[in-house]
Amino acid sequence: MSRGSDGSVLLLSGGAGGARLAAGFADLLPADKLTIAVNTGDDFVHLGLPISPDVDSVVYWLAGILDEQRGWGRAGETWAFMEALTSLGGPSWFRLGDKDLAMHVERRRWLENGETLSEVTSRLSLALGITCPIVPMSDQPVATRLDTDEGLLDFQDYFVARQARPNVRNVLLEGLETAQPAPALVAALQDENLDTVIIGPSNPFVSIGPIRAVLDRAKLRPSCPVIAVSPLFGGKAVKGPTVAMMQTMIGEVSNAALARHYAGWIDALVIDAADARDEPSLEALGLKVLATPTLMSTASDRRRLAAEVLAFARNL
Ligand code: FO1
Repeated sequence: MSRGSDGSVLLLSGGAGGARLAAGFADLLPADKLTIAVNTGDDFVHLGLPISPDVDSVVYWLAGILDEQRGWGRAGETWAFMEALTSLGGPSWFRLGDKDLAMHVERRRWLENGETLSEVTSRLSLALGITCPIVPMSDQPVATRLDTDEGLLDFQDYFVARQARPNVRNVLLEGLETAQPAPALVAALQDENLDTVIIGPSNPFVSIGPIRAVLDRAKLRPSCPVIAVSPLFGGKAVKGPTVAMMQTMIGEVSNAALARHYAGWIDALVIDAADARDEPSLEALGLKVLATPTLMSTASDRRRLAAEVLAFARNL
């Protein structure tokens, strides 16, 4: 049965695939029909600056200034600061471009002024011309730490410094016990016009996992249908540790394993056309399934996938 055509959409996103899809939705929907809730488990303080990598990626994607090749940071970046820092013997493992630096300096200035991360994010988004709400999952810090075969690692130590090489056995979320979902995330979930929650094609453990954990702790569940977009393409992911983590944490790399991981949360799964043969086994798990090309290389790929997911959602 159709659910109408003008309800709102809440997208849960990390910084890679989810952020690309966020850009597609932002092209398609009016700003008052879309909320993007973003993982902040990757956030950390570096050189005294508060870095919110996934929020930065979503903001840069929606502002049209993300470096698409690199997948993080700003396009047309220069690195004079990093060169000067390195020449002084400073840390070079985590790179802050000259333009990107301004984002973190401004974030720190406004946080020190007493604003919440939500307020600072909407202030900086607006300054970059973004009108759709980008909402950090929580205004309190929740730090993702990984129990690996090289010991307990902070997220960026695992992801950037060690290039996601260690095997991850478990994901810990420090600060979860005292974190509340951000007010705009709660409002979006409780909005009676909310039609669909979409889980972006982001890492289910370290990108979507922290958002789910914050909502679960607050006993907040969407009352509308939830659709996940699989990050797998023919059993692989574009990049990042999704495949390795699925293997070590749930013992299987497949859409069926993803569906079981999201069991109780999702009503439908969007899978890549290359995985269309998975459809019957997913339907047997009680899910509605859409198989369509999910790789998003260009702006038109992102818009097309967003439009297809939306049409699918509205006919659930
Ligand atoms: N990722 C890297 O692989 N190397 C970096 O030096 C790096 C710097 C960086 C600076 C600001 C920012 O917002 C993100 C940055 N990222 C970098 C990306 C980021 O840390 C990861 O992609 C995410 O945490 C994973 O979603």
